[in-house]
Amino acid sequence: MKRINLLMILMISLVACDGSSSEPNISSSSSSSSSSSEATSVPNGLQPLVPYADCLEPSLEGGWVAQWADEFNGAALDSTKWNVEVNGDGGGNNEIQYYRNENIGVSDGLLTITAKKESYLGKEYTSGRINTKYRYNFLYGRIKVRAKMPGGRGTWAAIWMMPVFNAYGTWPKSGEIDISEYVGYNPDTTYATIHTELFNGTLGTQRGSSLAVETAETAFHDYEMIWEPGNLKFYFDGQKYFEYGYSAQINQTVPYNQVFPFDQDFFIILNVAVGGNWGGVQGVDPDIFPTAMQVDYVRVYRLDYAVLDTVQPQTPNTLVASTLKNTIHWNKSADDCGVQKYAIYVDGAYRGYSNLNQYTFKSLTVSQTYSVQVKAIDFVGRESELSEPLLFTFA
Ligand SMILES: [Ca+2]
Ligand SMILES: [Ca+2]
Repeated sequence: MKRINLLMILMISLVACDGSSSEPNISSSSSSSSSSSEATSVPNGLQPLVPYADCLEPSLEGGWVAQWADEFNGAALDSTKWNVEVNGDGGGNNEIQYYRNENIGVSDGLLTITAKKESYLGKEYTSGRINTKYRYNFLYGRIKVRAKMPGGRGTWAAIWMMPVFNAYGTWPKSGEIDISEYVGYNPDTTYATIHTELFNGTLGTQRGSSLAVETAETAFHDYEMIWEPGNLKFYFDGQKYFEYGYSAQINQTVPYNQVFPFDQDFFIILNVAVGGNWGGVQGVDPDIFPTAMQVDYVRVYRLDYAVLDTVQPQTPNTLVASTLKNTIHWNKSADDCGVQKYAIYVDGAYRGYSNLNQYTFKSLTVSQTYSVQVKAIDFVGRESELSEPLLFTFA
């Protein structure tokens, strides 16, 4: 459903690019009118979002509307929403558990993933790992997970996300988003972390932050992430403790996907590992099992742009040539609800889109100088004016 929405926006934007001249009038009149009549000011006929029917919290303050949820109110895991991973592969981290279906239960409104000490197919521990790959993927939005963490030395619980299609290559090139990791030997600490091609755990350059928290193992708490173009924010019970933003000005020497590959569909993963490169650093205490992560709900929200967005984006400015070959960047454009993407023009002709404020030119004529311009496009398809031109010589 999300894909269809994005496709519609893309198609509509192209139509607008091709010469509709009425859009600026619509947006300029709406920006000066009262905010109570937003619905009539939406360009392209984009409709308000319909809240996901089975979510017990259909909206959040700020215009967030539920688009997917699992409240775990059934008698078993909903196989239309989740895949159960069954393997003893070690999760890429030398974890020592075997993941089984039998370690996953749903009752009394809770998902329970239990790590057990039991011999199974050559492993001494079993546990569970589930994901939404292909069942629910999304790009941008807000995810809120209410969970109680397992305890004990050797456990490693995680609420995290991975890319569906690996648009920039396999791990870590297409990124990893760890909304919360909880390592049993270091109790009462939540970690939020991102991995990318340039910043990842293999290099020791991953980016993240931790927060000391109380009662993580004895009470339910909210683990949350807000995901926008070029920006990720991580929260514990509403308190932000990590933010990761893309800066074209700081990261001039690499394509943006090496530091911010988070402009593609991701899916959700919940698991409890035993041992492994992080959870097992201080060994595994065999006497703490069974121990479980419990999840009250997983909810995903999207901003209701059709209702909220009333203003066209600011015109991009300060186009400059980057130190990266044949690449330009510019200042991010402000917008009332955020810029979805930028359209790049060469000598007045549309050339391509970029999800962030950097673009690398390909297949132009070497040594020829071009006039380059950029416009910003928001999530309802409103477009800024074209920027002042930058004279750019292709190398
Ligand atoms: Ca529940
Ligand atoms: Ca806007």
